[in-house]
Amino acid sequence: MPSAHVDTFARDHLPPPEALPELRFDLPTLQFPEQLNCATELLDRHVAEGRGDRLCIQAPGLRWSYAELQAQANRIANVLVSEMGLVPGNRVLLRAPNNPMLAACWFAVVKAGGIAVGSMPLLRAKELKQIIDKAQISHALCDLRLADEMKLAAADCPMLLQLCFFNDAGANGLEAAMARQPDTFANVATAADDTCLMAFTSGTTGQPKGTMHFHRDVMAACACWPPHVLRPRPDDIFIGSPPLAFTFGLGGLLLFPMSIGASTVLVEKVSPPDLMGAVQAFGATVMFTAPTSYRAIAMSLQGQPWPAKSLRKCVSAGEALPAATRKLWRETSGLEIIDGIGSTELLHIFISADEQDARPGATGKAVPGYTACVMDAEGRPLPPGQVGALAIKGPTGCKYLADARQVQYVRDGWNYTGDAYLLDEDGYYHYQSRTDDMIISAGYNIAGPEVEDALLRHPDVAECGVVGVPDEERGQIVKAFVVLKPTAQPTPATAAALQDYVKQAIAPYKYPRAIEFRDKLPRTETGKLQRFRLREA
Ligand code: 3UK
Repeated sequence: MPSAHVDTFARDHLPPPEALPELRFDLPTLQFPEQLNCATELLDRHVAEGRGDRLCIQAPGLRWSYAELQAQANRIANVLVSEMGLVPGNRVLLRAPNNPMLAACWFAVVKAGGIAVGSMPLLRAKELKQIIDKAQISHALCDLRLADEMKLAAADCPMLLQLCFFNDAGANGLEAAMARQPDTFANVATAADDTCLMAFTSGTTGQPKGTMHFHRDVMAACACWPPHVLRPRPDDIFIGSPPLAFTFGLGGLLLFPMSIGASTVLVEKVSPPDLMGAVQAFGATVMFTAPTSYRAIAMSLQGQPWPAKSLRKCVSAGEALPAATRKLWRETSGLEIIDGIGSTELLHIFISADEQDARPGATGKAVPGYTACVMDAEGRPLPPGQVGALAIKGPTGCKYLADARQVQYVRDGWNYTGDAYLLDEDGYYHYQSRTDDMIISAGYNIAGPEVEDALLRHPDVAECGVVGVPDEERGQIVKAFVVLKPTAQPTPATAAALQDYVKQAIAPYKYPRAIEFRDKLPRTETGKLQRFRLREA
């Protein structure tokens, strides 16, 4: 099957064959045809098979059926091709908070054989320019409310020739162009291994890395974790906080519900109270958010009756779920969280456990379709009980866009996620820390997240982050940055009480020798604690 891409940039900038991960398609549902357009599978198929009237997307004041989303996406695809000169393989920047038009634009790009490049709403012109330059982006579809930074970036990016704004009532907006176009569109017959999306990593330092994913990768992600671990139903109503530019959000809030004909609620405001308000307003049943969001919601509901009776499944990813947060959420909601580790490079979740199999402190087992292994420094599998580097193989894998760092993520065909893990005798994988975040103090290896979990159990602690800071005598010492609950005082006595508390909870040598109180902790837009910023402090 030949590529449908006229613009061959993506294929030309794949890693060399020897640097690609080994792929495994070890399930009957992972056998894909050579010609595959994931928009056809996730959207048009439902309409063709008579499910066009099913509810697909909701937002405040809006309900779209599958047929309505298809019509919107088709009109946008026609605008892209007929008025904006898109040819298959072109990269299209997408920019908006999570809303229905953003979803319609994503499908329009993919239908037209283009490559959707998401961007986090908070990015500034400088960061947008990095992405536009790196991915050689020719077209952009942007929410009018994010126009300022978009225009600044565009002025500095000569290759970005076509820019159109949506959620725009003006005569030059995307909606006006859509009204001129038919609501039918013949999807481009892409190859299964044509790239359909590029996701830039929420990396903490340096140049952002672009990951490339094929139409087949999207369908493979839909065939692994959702049916085997999440097990949603077609009548489920999905909701959550991660941006669609983050593959955690793209999968959980768009691809996965649509892969089974379920519906999704896209909300622009996703602070913990806003999210809970939307869960209640829409009767949502499946929620995706980050560990800190679960903790913040639970803390805000202390002593109140549980207000979100519709909710039946809660998914946590993005960073480690502390056992203390799992417990607090169970006590608040009666629900066991489904934890899962995924990555932008592997597209979605590859180790996880459902509600029944959840084990506090463990992420879970390898998701069917994926193989996991804990490796020593030489890339040899370690026996259970020893801490090493997590390596993954499966139907998806890391394909950085023109990036020398490919050889760091992929070695001997394995995807190395950069996480230190331990496998127990029962096949559960226990997260320790990022491999380069392991604290080494007086010869002991100490994982920050374990100390954080101990601190989070103390009734005065709202949030915390634990890192290693340089120390002359011990090499590094454990330092905790603590956000106290409003009822507690940031005094030396409180610090001493927290230190004693940790010494009682875990091996005493792990206790934080330094404690600093903060009003808040530095986090990325995807909810991750920025440890490097704590270390620099
Ligand atoms: C960390 C976790 C412990 C881990 C992501 C689900 O987070 C996602 O992608 P990113 O590329 O970051 C990947 C890294 O984040 N991590 C994520 N989930 C967990 N650590 N427990 C977890 N449950 O260091 C991993 O290597 O931003 C998550 C789905 C899609 C994603 N892109």
